[in-house]
Amino acid sequence: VFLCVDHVGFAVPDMEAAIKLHTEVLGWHVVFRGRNEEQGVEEVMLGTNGHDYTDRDAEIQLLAPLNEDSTIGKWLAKNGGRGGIQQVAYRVADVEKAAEILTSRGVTMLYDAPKHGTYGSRINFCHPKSTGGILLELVERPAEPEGFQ
Ligand code: V0V
Repeated sequence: VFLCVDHVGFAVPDMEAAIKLHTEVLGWHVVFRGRNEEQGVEEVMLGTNGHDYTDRDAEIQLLAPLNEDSTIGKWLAKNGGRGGIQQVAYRVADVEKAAEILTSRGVTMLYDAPKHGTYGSRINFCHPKSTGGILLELVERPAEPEGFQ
């Protein structure tokens, strides 16, 4: 069902501080920055030096809430305002097919149909209650990415 790890998502209370940490201290490079109003997030994708969209490397995703009622806003509040790992995303070739297979195996998908994700990807999520307490995202990347830097 899965091709590889697409990204690991960190919830962050302060996006500028998180970018500074991950670039200046840890050495990642910003490869995407945008807002997803539907998901209530400001997001940044991080890659290694020389990382390009077509390679097979996983990325790190920084997620800051657009408001307190958003998914990330609620997650941070529950975590005492501290950041942490909020999700792991698996890359798939066909998100609908992957969701269908997982559903047939007893996994609960959050959405009936895929939603819009980073780079114009098509995404869905497995409810953490059906995947051992881990929020798993499924990502079908587009051939032509929107916003890759
Ligand atoms: C909540 N729970 C989690 C969790 N969030 N468990 C593991 N990982 C997480 N991130 C647990 C929580 O501890 C509770 O367990 C239970 O789920 C219900 O928690 P809640 O606070 O009432 O939360 P809900 O039900 O309001 O929301 C939980 C779900 C929500 C999973 C439904 O986080 C969601 O819709 N996530 C998918 C969308 C998303 O994460 N968007 C932001 C990233 P107990 O206490 O009942 O045992 S956007 C993105 O990734 C993009 C754009 C992209 O990659 O392209």
